[in-house]
Amino acid sequence: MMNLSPLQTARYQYTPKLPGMLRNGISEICVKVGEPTQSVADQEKIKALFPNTYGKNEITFQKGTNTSAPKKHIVGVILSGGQAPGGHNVVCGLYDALKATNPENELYGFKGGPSGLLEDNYRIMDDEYIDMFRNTGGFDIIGSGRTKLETEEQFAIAAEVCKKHGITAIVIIGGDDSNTNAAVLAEYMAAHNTGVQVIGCPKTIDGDLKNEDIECSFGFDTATKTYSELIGNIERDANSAKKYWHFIKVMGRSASHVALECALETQPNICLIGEEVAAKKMSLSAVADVIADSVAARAAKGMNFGVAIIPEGIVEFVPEFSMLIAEINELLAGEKTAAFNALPSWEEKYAFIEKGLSKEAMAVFAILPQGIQQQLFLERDPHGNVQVSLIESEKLFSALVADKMAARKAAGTFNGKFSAQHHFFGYEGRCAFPSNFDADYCYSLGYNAFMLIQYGYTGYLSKVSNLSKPAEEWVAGGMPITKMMNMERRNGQDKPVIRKALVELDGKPFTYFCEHRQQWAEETCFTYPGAIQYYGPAEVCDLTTRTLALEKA
Ligand code: FBP
Repeated sequence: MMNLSPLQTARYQYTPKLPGMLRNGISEICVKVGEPTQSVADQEKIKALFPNTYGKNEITFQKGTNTSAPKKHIVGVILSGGQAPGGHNVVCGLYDALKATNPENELYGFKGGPSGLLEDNYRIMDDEYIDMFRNTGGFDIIGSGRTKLETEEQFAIAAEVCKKHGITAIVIIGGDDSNTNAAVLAEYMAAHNTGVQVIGCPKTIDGDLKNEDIECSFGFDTATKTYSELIGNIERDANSAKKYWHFIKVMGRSASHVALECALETQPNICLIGEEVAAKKMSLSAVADVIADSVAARAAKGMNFGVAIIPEGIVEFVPEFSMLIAEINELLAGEKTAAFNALPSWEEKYAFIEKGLSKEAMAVFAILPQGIQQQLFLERDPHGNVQVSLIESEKLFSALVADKMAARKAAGTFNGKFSAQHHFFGYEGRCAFPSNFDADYCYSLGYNAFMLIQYGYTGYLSKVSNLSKPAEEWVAGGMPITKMMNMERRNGQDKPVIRKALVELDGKPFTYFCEHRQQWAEETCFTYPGAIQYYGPAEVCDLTTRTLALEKA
């Protein structure tokens, strides 16, 4: 028996809102076939790789008589990659549509991510089990995992498992990589006449799975609202105590969408944007100067406090830092790691590093705080590479700024105080109760995924758009995943992939930020978004992100 909080009990009663066109009951949903599609780039190559699934038509659903062929559907569902709020509702929406169509239909939930399909490890969903997860955060309904479904051998096993259970459709809920693999799996299933359809759903808190068809991935709304609540609380603490600069790293992998959205919500003094750092080819020192200038300007007005948001992937975007990482990877390649690890003291290791790095790389290495220097040699992935995402960049930048302030003090240009606190917000937001937006969006994605299955589509992404409007006006349909693909170099090979969306420097969210950041840097313009509201007026509870609102304005 689960222990329930009052909110969890209340959320069970919440009825997610579907797009108007899906509200009439399954028998009243028909397909409007749109234009044939082409991939966003490299059309000939993508077409050759996806002969069975390329070029299909965009579709939308509308009110009308359901013309799909009646048959029993046995569907499998997989959660792939990092947790994102709303995943449970995708499964619930899928389940509800499937059961509303025919109570004999079945839903298999493959456990622990894509490996569950390969290992034939599943749970068959029923009302009692599904009801325990409605409108709740997390992926614990079946668990998730990061195994990639990408090889012919894996596809053959997947086809066997489907055949064994009579499964005729698989829904993959994942990010850009997982949906790329969904398209490849769909092509395999079609080419081998397995009769298995594959449908994808766009998930990730990072917000980097979006394009002209996908307005946002689910989870981004709730995760950024959760971080923004915490950042707002810290801002208020900073403004009360007036003695600390808070350096807050937020998740989001390479892209800075999460950091930017949190900045739009909370108006901190500083928010670094990795994509801008790369475009301007900024050095570590130049980035630290941006923060130091704000510290100095505020100190001159008697404000020795502030808040700086640092995106998780920032250091990858600093060209000189990438060069340093590449040299370190080379320095410790293969056997050399053991020799390095055998050196007994940090002094000896430092001498080894100094000897092995180029002068330019050493100049960058030398300005890093010792803790970060050591981290670069300790935290390595199974291939021996530095794990950039584990670098505590919030501490790195606060240390660099501390050095800058000390230098400015010595030069007589800074007369204030600088004292730092550090935070990292990531896991705190990935399993929050989904906001009403994510609860509605995810349920709709799942429900809609079943409609695509019922009408026989494969290699499609469940698409719900017009998301900045009330749910009633959302548009449900499907888009061939191949439309979103281009060829990219991955691990030394040209691969068809869905393009990862980074922050666009000419986009409206970044432009808005640029127009205001100077004022935010020098004054105290903090805004306090508070906790996500689940009950109350729609203008408080159903609000989507500032990013989406600006993009669609
Ligand atoms: P996905 O791309 O799988 O959605 O993951 C999002 C994310 O939360 C990133 O923001 C973060 O860098 C990563 O997952 C952390 O991964 P893990 O859960 O394996 O620690």
